[in-house]
Amino acid sequence: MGDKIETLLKESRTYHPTAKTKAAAYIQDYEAEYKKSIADPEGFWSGMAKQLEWFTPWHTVLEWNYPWAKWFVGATCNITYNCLDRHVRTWRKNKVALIWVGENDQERVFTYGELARQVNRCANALKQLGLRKGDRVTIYLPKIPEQVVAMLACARIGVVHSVVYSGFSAPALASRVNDAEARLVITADVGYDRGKTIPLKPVVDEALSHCPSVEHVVVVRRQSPGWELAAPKEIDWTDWLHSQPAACEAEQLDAETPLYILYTSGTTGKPKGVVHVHGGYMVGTYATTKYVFDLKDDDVYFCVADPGWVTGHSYIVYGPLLNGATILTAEGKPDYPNPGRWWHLIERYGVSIFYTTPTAIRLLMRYGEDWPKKFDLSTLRILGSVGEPINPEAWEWFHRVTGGDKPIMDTWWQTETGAILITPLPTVPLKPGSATRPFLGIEADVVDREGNSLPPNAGGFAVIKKPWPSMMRTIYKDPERYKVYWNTIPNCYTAGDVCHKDADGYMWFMGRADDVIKVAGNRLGTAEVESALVSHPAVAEAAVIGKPHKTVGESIKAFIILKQGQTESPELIQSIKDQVKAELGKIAVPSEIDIVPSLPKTRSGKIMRRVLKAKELGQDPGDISTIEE
Ligand code: 6R9
Repeated sequence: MGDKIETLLKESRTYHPTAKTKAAAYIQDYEAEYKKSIADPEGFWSGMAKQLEWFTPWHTVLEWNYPWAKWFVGATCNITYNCLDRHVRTWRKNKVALIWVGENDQERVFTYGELARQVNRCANALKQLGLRKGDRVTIYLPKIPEQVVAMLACARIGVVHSVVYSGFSAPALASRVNDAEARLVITADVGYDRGKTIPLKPVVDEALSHCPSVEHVVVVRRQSPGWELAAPKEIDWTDWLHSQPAACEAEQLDAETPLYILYTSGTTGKPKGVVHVHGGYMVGTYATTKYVFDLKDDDVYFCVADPGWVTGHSYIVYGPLLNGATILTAEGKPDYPNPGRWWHLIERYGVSIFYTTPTAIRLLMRYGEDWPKKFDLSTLRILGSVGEPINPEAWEWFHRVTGGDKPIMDTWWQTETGAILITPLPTVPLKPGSATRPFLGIEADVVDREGNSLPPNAGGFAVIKKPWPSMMRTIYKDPERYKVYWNTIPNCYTAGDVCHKDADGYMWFMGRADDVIKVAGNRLGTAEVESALVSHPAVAEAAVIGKPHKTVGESIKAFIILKQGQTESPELIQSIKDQVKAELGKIAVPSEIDIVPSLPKTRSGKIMRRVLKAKELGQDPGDISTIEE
């Protein structure tokens, strides 16, 4: 982190919006609009909500019973009504909603009309299996259109979806299915990754031997001949939808009805089931997608995320569909089959908005500028970055290779926040490496542990001062864990990020203040990885840190104490890595494992990861007076 902080602190360039960007933008004067919005946030948000359709209106915009929020109280709505019906009624019925490109270049295109029919068939099929409002369905699919269809179909009838990233292994899947007590799992036979076939159904089989709540498994079969399925519990997706009618009314739901649970990593080993609801989440994702990306009807919007993570939920599925956008989504990696993959897709589909991650940019940087130069990128007009701090070098590179005049929206937010909170709008002057200013209606600050606002350039904790519509409503089955976000620093929501504000009020995010790490933008908890490590029979104790990495932002380094009688060997290290892969998934495997005789601990026995990290980076470990060993 040392280098990164230094380059961030030294960064001082400012990029002003071009006349073209200004001419197109919805929001011309951010400062004025922002002031207005925070003078009356409820007025701002209800104004946004009125751009959408509700079955019955709210009587109260916000009911704030610290730290519990209810937005649009008394209203009924359905997010899918606004994603689909609102468009299908108009000329957008035949507008392209979704273009999907498979790893092998297979293309599937859905108009709003066709997407609505698929969603309705799936919703009817869910009903036929007896699923009702409030039931939970786990979606464990690769990045294919069925993932989007299944999410919307659940939402259509008030069923709560829980999407689990398809890179998670069987035990990780099982714990998420069990926490949600899902009645149904929707999966696929296989996924594809860099030309390799990744079996998914066997992972589900293994997980489900520990999941008593699951009654049925629906399988999207991509391989031919199709894999054998064990009827009646296992059902083929195509057969399941085949005989269903293409019409299904959207259930009229109270605005506070849960829409989904998404599990994310925290500071303990157990993932947290973040709960979002129909009404507020709809308003937050709609407003941010519209203004941050300045989305217009003729845009082609390409977001590289996977719906297994929150960015895919909010900015592939819900936000863009609420805006009636044409969405491009592509299976596979940015450098497969070659590093021109994404640039090629931008040229082929005339992409105008491109939302990606710092890790992907740094990866593409390594292949050089000749790759983007080979393609016509002139359709691009707005760029986006998310998931981790973007270092100014990567920012400048991204800006240069895309023509040097497209604004980059460095969007800061979290699974818990539901929607983007700190971000430029296209007309805001940009400083590479800074997520700039709060979104309209959002009051943010940098404070010390007591909640005192800090002067410019002093590092502290990023906080949000007031509730916002797309905030999580609770942690599933664990309200105490929800309260922690609002009780850590008095009177505000603590994000867990370290940050400073400069003299212009621009926010510079530096990484997490807790034991959460971002590896290639994927969120992991050090405690989760540690518990996977100690599940190996040779490991007595483990400590994990995130270590700055040139490409993926942070890499995982583990320190372990072996059990007595065990000796270090390359085979043992490999088998420990395999164990983490089996417990959690490939993304959680440490890139380095050091065998150590002891670990620094407090007198109460807590491992002091910050001491390990400081030592690893050759920095001052700070106060170590509480250290025991
Ligand atoms: C959307 C998402 C949340 C954590 C967050 C922060 C980091 C996300 C960032 C960023 C700096 C940005 N983060 N965007 N840090 N600049 N533009 O990534 O959600 O997976 O829950 O992670 O990601 O540390 O606290 P999630």
